[in-house]
Amino acid sequence: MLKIVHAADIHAGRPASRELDKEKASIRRREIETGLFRIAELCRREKADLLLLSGDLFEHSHARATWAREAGEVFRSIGGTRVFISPGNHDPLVRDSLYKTVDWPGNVTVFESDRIGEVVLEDLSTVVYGLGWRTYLEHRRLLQGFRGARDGLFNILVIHGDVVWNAGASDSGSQYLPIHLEDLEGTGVDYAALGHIHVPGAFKAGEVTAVYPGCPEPLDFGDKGERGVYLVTAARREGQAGFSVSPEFIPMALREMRSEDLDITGLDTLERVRNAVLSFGDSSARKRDLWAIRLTGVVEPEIVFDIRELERSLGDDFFFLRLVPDYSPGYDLDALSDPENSSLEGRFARHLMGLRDELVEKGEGRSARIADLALQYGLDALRQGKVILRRGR
Ligand SMILES: [Mn+2]
Repeated sequence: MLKIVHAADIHAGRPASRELDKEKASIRRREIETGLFRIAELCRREKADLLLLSGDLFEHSHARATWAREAGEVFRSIGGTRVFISPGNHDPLVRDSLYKTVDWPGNVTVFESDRIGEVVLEDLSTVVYGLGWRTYLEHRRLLQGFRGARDGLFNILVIHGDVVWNAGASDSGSQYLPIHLEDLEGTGVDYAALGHIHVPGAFKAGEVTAVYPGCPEPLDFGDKGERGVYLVTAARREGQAGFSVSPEFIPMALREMRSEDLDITGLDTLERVRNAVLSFGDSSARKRDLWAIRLTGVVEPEIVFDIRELERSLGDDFFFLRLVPDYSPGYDLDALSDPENSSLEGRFARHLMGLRDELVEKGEGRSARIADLALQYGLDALRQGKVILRRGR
C-alpha cells in the first residue's frame, strides 16, 4: 500500500489582506508560510511514502530566501518521504527563482522542465511524472497527447493547471495551462495531483482519479469553508489489474474565513447590533477566524450606525471582523403619500410613487423597480444627505 500526502497552493510569502492590522498581518503571513511545515509533520505522523506539491508552493515576488532554506531543512527532516514539486504560475522557474538558491536534500525532486519528466521509484513500484512552469502565463495544452500508463507501476502525474470543464466552449483559452478533461483522461495515470484551484475537490476523468487539494490555509475572503490537504492511499486491486485509489480530505487550516448575513431589522441601538454580531460562533471561533458579516434589513431612517466604531469596539472579540453595511432606511411612505404633506419630501415621494404604480400597471416590472429605487435614493439624499446603495430587490 502506498501512502501519499498531496498539497498545493501554499503561497508562502503571500502578504495577508491589507485590511489586517500590522501585527495580525504578520501573524497571518507566518501561519501561511509555515503551512508547509505542518504538512511535513503530517507526512511524518502518517509515515507517508510520497509528498506531492502541485505548484504555487511560494510566491516568487514575496517569499524570502530564509523561508526557502527552512523548507529545505524541513524536507531533509522527513527523509523517509520522497517529495515531488511541480512549480506553478506563482513560483515558476524563472532565472532568479528560489528553487535555484537552495541545495535541496536528496529526497526532493523539483520538475524543472516544461516538458513532462519522470522519476521511477522501483522500491515503491511507482512512477511520478511532472512538469514545471517557466513563465507566469501558460497558454499551451501541455498535457495534450501525453500518455503515462506504465504497466505494473502506480502512475502519478503532478501538475499545476486549469481544468477546462466544458471543452468545445470558448473557455479553452485559459492562461493557466489549460487541462482538457479528454487530455487528462488520455494520460492514463492512476492519480493526477493537480494544483491551481484553491477550493478542495476530487473527481474522476475516465479512470483517472484527480484531486485539487486547494490551499491549506484560506488566503482570501472568498476562501470559505474548510481548507487542508489530501491523504491518498493506493493499493493493488486483489486479483485484478490496476489500483484502488482513495483520496481523503484532511482539514488543516489554522483559521477559517467566515461570511455571514445578519438581519438587523428592528435592532434600534448600536448595543443591540453589537450583541447580535456577538451571537455568531462561540468565543473561540470568533477569536480564531476571519469574519465578514453583512448587515442587512431595514432600519429606521433616523438611526445612523457608526459601523467603523462598532468594528473597533469588537476588535478584541474577533481575530478579524469586517462589517459590511447593506441595510437600508425604511421610510414611512404612508405619511409621505398624504396629499396634505406639502414638504419637498412629500411631493417628491408622491411623484415617484405615482410613476412606479403606473409602470406596475403597464407590466413594466423592471422599470417599476428602478422607480422604486429612485424613490429610496431620492429620500436618502433629502433626509440623510447621501445615497445608501441598495441591492435590487
Ligand atoms: Mn494558487
